[in-house]
Amino acid sequence: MKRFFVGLISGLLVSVFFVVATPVIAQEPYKAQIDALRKAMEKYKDYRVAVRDLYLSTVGCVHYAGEKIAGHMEYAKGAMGVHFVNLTVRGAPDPMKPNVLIYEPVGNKLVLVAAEWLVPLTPETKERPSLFGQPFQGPMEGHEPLIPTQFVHYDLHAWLFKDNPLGMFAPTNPNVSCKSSSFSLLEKPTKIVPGP
Ligand SMILES: [Cu+2]
Repeated sequence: MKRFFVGLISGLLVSVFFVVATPVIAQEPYKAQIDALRKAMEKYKDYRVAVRDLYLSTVGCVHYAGEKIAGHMEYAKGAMGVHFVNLTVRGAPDPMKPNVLIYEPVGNKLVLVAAEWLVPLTPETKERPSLFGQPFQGPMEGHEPLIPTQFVHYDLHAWLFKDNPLGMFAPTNPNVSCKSSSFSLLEKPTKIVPGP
């Protein structure tokens, strides 16, 4: 009988442990992955290092007014910033090698705030890409005027270096501003395109 109770109690303790511990364990792989990515991107805090690695500035500091248009992306009021795009990074999205870096102009400096993965929609696309357990947004048209409308793509932003009250993977960040930029670009929400 005593053995039975010891067995029962240890059984209960094991179940309690798993119930409590599971959600923490479930998030761990992504936390470690995101920490590793942040560490790898650290060197790009100096935008000149990014340029040498072929992340090239698209100059305009992109921001959105928060307007809602049916059939278009819902971008909350806020900015993305200046996108530095690396066209030599191709293929399936690599969590350690984003093809876009995003800088916020602060005074006369460029401050690294986020990374982004831009994945074109091609006839070979079978499904929506995802990284860190996050499904990409889109597919959507290119963001005029910097990206032609015909460039239909999925994308995912990760605010690695600037807190985003809307979440780490939200497309816009209300804490980011284009006020310091002479190339501030207010963009319209992008049109959503049917996916595969
Ligand atoms: Cu962006």
